[in-house]
Amino acid sequence: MSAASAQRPGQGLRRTVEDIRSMKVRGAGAIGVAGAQALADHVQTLEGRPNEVLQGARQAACELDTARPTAVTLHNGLGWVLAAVAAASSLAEQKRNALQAARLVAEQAKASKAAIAQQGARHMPDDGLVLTHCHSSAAVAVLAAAHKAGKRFDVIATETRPFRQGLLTVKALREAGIDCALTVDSAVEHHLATRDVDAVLVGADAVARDGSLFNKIGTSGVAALAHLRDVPVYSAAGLHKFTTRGPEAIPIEERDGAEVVGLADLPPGVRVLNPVFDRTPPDRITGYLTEEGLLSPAKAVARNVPQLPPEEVWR
Ligand code: RUB
Repeated sequence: MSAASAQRPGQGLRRTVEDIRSMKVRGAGAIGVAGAQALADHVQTLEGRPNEVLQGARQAACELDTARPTAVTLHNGLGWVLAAVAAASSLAEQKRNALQAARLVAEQAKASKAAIAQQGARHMPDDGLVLTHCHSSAAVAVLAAAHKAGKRFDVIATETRPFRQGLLTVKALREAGIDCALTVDSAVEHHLATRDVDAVLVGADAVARDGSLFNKIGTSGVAALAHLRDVPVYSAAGLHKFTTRGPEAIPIEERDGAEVVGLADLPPGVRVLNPVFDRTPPDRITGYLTEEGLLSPAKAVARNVPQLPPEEVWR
């Protein structure tokens, strides 16, 4: 049993929601793991008959699920824990199953990233230039594995306004020994026009049923510009990034305008728009780098969607 279960019911749950909302925990993979663990810990605090405990777990899962609406890793991680609780016939088994499911979610996320890194490294250039956007731990793992395998490319990482996750990316790339440069987001077309960019590589917060990619705001623009110049666009997306939902059913999170600009600097009456994810249509994605290697959007969806936890566990 983890230490969090010693807390008052709901306390660890609300802390995890807050950690995800405040970006203390960020990146789709990490969010799914944190959500699943928080739910499993919460189940340890529940008492009652199995159907009452399942209802309590569902309520907690719904609360956690609102923390980062675009990243389906959260929904999937919670779904796997709910499925494990639903499959048990006693309180003790529900509690055990919940912890075991959360452990599996964490192990699967780790194993998925390692497999994607090995598979994806093959598609990185031997030398030349890769452009990446935001900070994806899976994309960084692909680049690090390719570098370790002897490939010598440079990376341009976009700053990624307003949260500047590009700083995390260049730090991680340097730790892996990879030559890299940071650039402002608005310079992407300039770099594509003036340098030989061999590939664009990004992460994934969600892959919809039609193969659309939901990722950090700006991804769709980067992909459109790359597509115009026939530069391949890859997204590192393991099983836990896929969803049965269509693109219209994936909400784009809007965050506080104060992340973009000091609100006191604005003239009265001006609103700040801060959508933090966007949708890239499947025809702009060359392929998803998955545990099974490079797959077209349609094939990646066909392989992954059947393995997801059933939506009935939420009802
Ligand atoms: C991060 C982001 C990343 C994906 C994938 O956005 O868009 O590309 O989450 O990350 P934010 P990973 O910083 O708003 O969470 O590969 O680590 O799962």
